[in-house]
Parts: sequence; structure tokens; C-alpha cells
Amino acid sequence: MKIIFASAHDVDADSWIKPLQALVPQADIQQWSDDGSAIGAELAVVWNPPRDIFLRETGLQAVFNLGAGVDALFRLEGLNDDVPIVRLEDAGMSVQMAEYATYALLRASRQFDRYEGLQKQGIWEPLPDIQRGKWPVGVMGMGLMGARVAQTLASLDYPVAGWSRSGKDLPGIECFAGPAQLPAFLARTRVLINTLPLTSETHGILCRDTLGRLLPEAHLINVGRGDHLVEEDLLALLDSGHIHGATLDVFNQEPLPQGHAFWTHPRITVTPHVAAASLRETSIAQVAANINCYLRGEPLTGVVVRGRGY
Ligand code: NDP
Ligand code: OXD
Repeated sequence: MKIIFASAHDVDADSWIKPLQALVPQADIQQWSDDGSAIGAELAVVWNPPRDIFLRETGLQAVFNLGAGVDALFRLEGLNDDVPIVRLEDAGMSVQMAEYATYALLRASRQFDRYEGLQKQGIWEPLPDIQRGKWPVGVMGMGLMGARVAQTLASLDYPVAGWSRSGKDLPGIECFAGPAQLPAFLARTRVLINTLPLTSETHGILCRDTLGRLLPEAHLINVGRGDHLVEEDLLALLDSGHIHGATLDVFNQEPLPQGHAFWTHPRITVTPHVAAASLRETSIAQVAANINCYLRGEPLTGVVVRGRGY
């Protein structure tokens, strides 16, 4: 049984293939090559793979994604509707996401950004104490990433709400669900954290209409996908002052192009899609366990529901 390993990212493929091969010894795992030939793979292990992977490897029976978000796969030609797409389930990412969100929230709410400026000027000036009630947090997407983020911030006594497709019941978190409850969720939120998957329903969801409903002096933390955000709407709301700041990890175009307004905007913090990395050891162990289930004819975990897109 052949497995094709394909990553468009500049990764050392051997450092992924060798440990995976050790955990799935009965498979022949080969690295994608640009020479145009197919290896006749039954399975694919991918992260942002080359555009023609599904046109070339036409006998795939399942695709294992080395990340949580699968939107990039749906943009490729040749992906059959009946091939299961399996995504990473947490695999060490939710704790990183919680760290990232905590850092971004505290930088704004505890005014560490302002203290950085004061230090540069040599000014010793304690700013007013924090009032957590003035920093209601709203987490969009209450899956593996969002729930961990929401629970972490609630444990720091911030008022936290979550919004998802289906209703949730999480202690200490006010839960909203579906399009009908989105306006109420936004209206009580000052710090909006987006952990949604990118689907046809969520594309462009961070726009003038939704962001404009947030409480004044809002802060946006986008760790979902760049295409959730209408970039020019964010810039307009920053200009108007309705949004005070944004911490952005994901962008319409990655890498963020040189000269893009976000690079130098004084109230935008940019990170290069690193909020939560796929950790090699944990990710390989999870994918290998799933491939071994496949080989034994057992059910896989983390299979994307095609009709939902996540
Ligand atoms: P999950 O599938 O576990 O959770 C997705 C959540 O989004 C669910 O709560 C789901 O609702 C909700 N949701 C989906 N569609 C809608 C909708 N139309 N309206 C309201 N809620 C919706 O995914 P993960 O938490 O594992 O990952 C989420 C995303 O985070 C990934 O798809 C990826 O884009 C991003 N990500 C980014 C990383 C980074 O480094 N920047 C790293 C890892 C992930 P319900 O619970 O009802 O199904
Ligand atoms: C993911 C990511 O989806 O890293 O896993 O963005």
C-alpha cells in the first residue's frame, strides 16, 4: 500500500516520513515529486499540497491533513466527493491557540502595548487598574480550538461568550448559536476571537456589518483564516476608531505581501500564521493511529463532514 506525502511548505519531508513510516511499517511512504508521475497512492498525507495532487493521484481512498483546517484542500481540482478527508484533532494545537489568545488579550487589556511605548520614552507611569467587566470576550467557533480558548480566558475571570453552529453548554461561558443569535453575541463582545473554520458560510464573516456591532474600542484577534476577514472593512473601522486594535495571524494572501497596509499599521499586530503549529511528533502519532485504523478496517476519527465543510 502506497502513501504519498506532500507538503507545499518548506518542510524537511524526511523528518516527517521516517517516523511515520516507523509507525506504519506495512506502507510504502513516498515523498511527492514534481516530475509529473503518479505513484498510485492509496492514501495521502498532506499540508497545503501541490495544486495537481488529486488530478495526478486518482486512486486515493483517504486524505490525511496535517492541520485542523481543510479549506485549502477543497480549493484543489480533482478531489472526489466520496474520499474521506481527515483532519488533525487538536494534536497539541488548542493549548497554543489558548496561549496566543491570552497573550493578545492581555496585551490590550493590561495595556502592555502602552507600557512598551512608555518604556521607550523612559516614563514610569502606572496606568489605571484593569476592570475585567469592561473586556467581554467573544469566541467565534467553539470547537477544539475555540472551546479551549474560551475556557482559558474564563479561568482568568474575563466575561466570556462563545458562538457556534450548534448550541453548547460549557460552565462559565455564555453560549450563543446560529445566525439568529450572532447579533446578540457581537453586541456584548469587545474582544472578538475568531477560531472558525473557513467554509462557504463563514467566508467574509468578519466584515463591516459584524465588526461594526462590537462594543466600542473593540479588539479583533483572527486566528481562523484570512478569508474570514474583509481586510478593507477592518482598516475602515480602525480609522473610524470603532475598532481599537487587531492581532492577526492569518491573511487573505500568505505570506502577507510586502507593502501591505497591515505591516505598518500602528494598531495591528501581525504574526506569520503561527498561532498554533502542527507539532511533528503528536501529529504523526495521530495520523499513524488513524492510518492503522484504516488498514484494520476500523472507523477513522476526525473525518470532515463534507456538507458542512469542516
Ligand atoms: P472544529 O471543527 O473543532 O470547530 C469548529 C467550530 O466552528 C465548531 O464549534 C463549529 O460549530 C463552528 N462553526 C463552523 N461553522 C460555523 C458556522 N457557519 N456558524 C457558527 N459556527 C460555526 O475546528 P478546530 O477548532 O479544530 O479548528 C478551527 C479552525 O481554526 C480551523 O479550521 C483553522 O481554520 C483554524 N486554525 C488555525 C490555526 C493557526 O495557526 N492560525 C491552527 C489551527 C486551526 P459546531 O460546534 O456547532 O459544529
Ligand atoms: C491549521 C493551521 O489549520 O495550522 O492547523 O492553520
